[in-house]
Amino acid sequence: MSVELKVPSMVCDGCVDTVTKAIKGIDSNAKVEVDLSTKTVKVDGNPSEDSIKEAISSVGHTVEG
Ligand SMILES: [Cu+2]
Repeated sequence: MSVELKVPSMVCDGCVDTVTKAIKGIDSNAKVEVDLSTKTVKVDGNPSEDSIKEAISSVGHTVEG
C-alpha cells in the first residue's frame, strides 16, 4: 500500500531522518521517500495510514490533515 502524507514540521535532514526511522520502526521493509522541499512523506509498505501517522507523531512531528 502506498501512502502519501504532508509533515510540515520537518525542517531539516535531521527531521527527515527521525521521521524515516519512526516509519521503519513499524515496518523495517517499508520504502520511505521524503521530499523536504514539499514536506511530503511517501511510504510504500504494509502499515496503515493511521499507524504511520501515529509513528510520526510519536517522534514529535505533526501530520497535516
Ligand atoms: Cu530537523
